Amino acid sequence: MSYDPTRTPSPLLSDLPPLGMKASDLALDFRQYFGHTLGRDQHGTPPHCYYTALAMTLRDRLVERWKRTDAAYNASGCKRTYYLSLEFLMGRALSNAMLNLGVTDGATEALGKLGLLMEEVASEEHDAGLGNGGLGRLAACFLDSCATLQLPVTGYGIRYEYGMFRQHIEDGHQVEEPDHWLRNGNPWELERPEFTQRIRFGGRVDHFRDADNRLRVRWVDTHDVLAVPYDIPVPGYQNGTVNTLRLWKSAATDEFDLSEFNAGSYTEAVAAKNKAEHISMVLYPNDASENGKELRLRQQYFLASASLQDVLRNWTRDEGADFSRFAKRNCFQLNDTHPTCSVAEMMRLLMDDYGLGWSEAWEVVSSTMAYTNHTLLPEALEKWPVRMFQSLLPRLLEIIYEINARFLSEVARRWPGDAARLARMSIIEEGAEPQVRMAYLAVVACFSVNGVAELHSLLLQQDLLNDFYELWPRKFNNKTNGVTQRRWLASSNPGLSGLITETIGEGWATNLQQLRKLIPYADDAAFHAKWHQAKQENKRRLAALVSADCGVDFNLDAMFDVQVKRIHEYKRQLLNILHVIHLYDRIRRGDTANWTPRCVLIGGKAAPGYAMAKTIIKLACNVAAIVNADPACAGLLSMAYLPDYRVTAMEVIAPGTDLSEQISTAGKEASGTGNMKFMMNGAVTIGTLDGANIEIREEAGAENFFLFGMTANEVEANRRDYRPLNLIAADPDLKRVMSLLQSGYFNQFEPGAFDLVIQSLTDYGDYWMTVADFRSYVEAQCQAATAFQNREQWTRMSILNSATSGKFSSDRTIQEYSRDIWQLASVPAQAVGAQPKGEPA
Ligand code: 26Q
Repeated sequence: MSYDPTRTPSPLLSDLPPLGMKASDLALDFRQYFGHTLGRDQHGTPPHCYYTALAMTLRDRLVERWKRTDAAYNASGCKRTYYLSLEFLMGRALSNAMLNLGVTDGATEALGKLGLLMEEVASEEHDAGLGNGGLGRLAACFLDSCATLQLPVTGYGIRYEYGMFRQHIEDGHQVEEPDHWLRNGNPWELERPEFTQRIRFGGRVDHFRDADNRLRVRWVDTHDVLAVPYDIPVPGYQNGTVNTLRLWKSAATDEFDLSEFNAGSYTEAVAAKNKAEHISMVLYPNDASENGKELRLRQQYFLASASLQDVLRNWTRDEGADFSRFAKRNCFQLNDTHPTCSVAEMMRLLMDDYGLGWSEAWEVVSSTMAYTNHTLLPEALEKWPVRMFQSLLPRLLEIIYEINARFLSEVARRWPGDAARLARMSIIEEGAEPQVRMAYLAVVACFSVNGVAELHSLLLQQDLLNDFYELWPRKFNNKTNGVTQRRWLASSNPGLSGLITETIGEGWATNLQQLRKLIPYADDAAFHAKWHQAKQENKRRLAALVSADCGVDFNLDAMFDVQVKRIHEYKRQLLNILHVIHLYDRIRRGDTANWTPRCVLIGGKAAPGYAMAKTIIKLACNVAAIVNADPACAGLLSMAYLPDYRVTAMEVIAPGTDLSEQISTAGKEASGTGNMKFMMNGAVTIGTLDGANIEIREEAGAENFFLFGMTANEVEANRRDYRPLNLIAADPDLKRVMSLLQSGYFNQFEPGAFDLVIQSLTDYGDYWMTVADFRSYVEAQCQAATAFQNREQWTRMSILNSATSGKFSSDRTIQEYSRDIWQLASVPAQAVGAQPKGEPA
């Protein structure tokens, strides 16, 4: 059949009757997908087929709303924002889709009538684990809030074939296993090959004069790769809006194969194809920068280039090469420095492909790009060897040099003769192996630079980026992180959210400050009883998870003391473990008067190459084994290490937690977001004055927070003459803890297993000041234990924490981004079933 481009398909193709939302409508579609599309019956069907049929049923309803949202955005000519991120840690989509479509009960009923259990069907879904931790999950919460606020925001990311590795614990050691999350297909994604982009690598730069004798540049002899988009629907909460997360998959170009074939080299052609497809193969599992890995830089440029070309193609289709109004209509938010190649890539596209001059192009770039920083650790700032940039992205390096030259002359004008400052601020770090400093490139090019909690933003201005703050104070701002209450309370904690809704109504789902209406109930005995009951049911669910995955029994009347997050020295899981050893030592010495039974849960993944983090996991596992096996601890203390901590596990963990451990060295955790999920679910925090903990304590009130430890200022002031050995010697409790560790009590048949950890505290000066905060941590833990014994007092604290967590909704965060940085207006979509304007019924 030959293709006739003049033939227009009938409009009937996009004029479908609305899909029914009742249980019976859902059941019928489910049966059709199950029986026809998937071709199954009730015999011997793999369980994931039930999940897929339900997902397809829901997806159709999402697609209806997706098209209308797209149409509304296009018709309004609104400004749009693109959230560029190497990570989107979405977790499962099914419950979220049901909640946001308002069909949770209907779908559950439909399955029930077919003899299926929603919980079982939903458990078939693999987490979309396309992120490491906080930064990736933040991107996912932000997308949820943007859709709920009906803001025209598109997420751009990479469709990794393998997400965050699955973690097994064998003999106390972390073992990584690949996460082949797409094995059973992904019903939520829509492949859009028609929007494929071509991405260039390598080659060389050719400067030439065009027909008008203008100096032009072209990037030639490149090795190209295709970027194929896969779109994921992002539904808003019961509002008819469905936004887009567009993920790029890498693929080989056709002619690349051909040219190699023509050269007669079949195997080289296959190897080249392989290399192209490698780009989107795997997520880097390191949540601090993995320095100097070429494939990682390829990923970053791949995302930047594909996404920008996509946006520019849409722009030029409507506006041609006129970019004068581009900044009025478009904004890019860079999720950390990972997509910062965008700065240079946008310059390249505007100048080399669309013919803009430098100043014109710079005006566009520097008025559309905004940067969010997520770390205060100088060693985690991204740097790339100039040599690698030169060979992989030669044209971008040229542009970066030019940006730097112009920037440094501005610095020199402002601070004449200050050579030290020029070297400090240069985007290029000189040395044996010169490096591109990505954070500096981002700060120079972006009109907004924000931190993710008050303290973090302050420290960025005062320390890490102080030189830049002096130059451009107005670029700097704070956007305290938040999390979506739809996933982290409404969907994951039906017991508590049912109670909340029956008490104050359902408005909190889109306006979390309404939780304050619970404050008067903090002293209501009948409400206390229901709150406690909901918490106990959640603890039962958490205990079942711990029992199934760790083989440890948690006593529901004990305090559930939980720390789940990536394993890092600065997060100080070690401090938590030292405290458990201290409690164990007290039990052994019979010091158990007025004891509060406690179940300690630790979970999280270590970067595969991070030896210290892996040793900390091993230590937690060995201490847990000794504690749990000792009859003296029975009923007083248990401990478990939860393997494979991920989004779906947190949905069970946060609701069942009494005490939330947020114990990082002050000044090191940019914000934290797990702390917010726990608070919302009525856990009380034990924490340092770090990241968003400070704001959590402000909201909850000091009396509803267990504070300990040095402040960020004290940490830096005390560093100079810090002597951990003296502190250990002066503290009998800590001395006994260290003796137990050093005696090999926890590693009887594994000599030396914990030397790394022990030495870090003693011989290597305890950089994270674990020893310095030990005493005040133990005291705060004692206060928490005492408070827990008074059920009324504890329940009151629990209610007040949840009631004052309103600030930590990502809806609030996104409203601030939208107001201060993006300047977006919300654009509602036409309701499904409503008649389009101007057409008769
Ligand atoms: C960079 C280069 C090469 C390879 C990997 C990376 C990389 C990947 C992930 C570097 C950092 C990350 C993730 C960082 C992260 O999750 N930071 C956390 O962000 C949260 C959201 O703002 C904060 O709440 C946490 O405090 C912060 O640690």
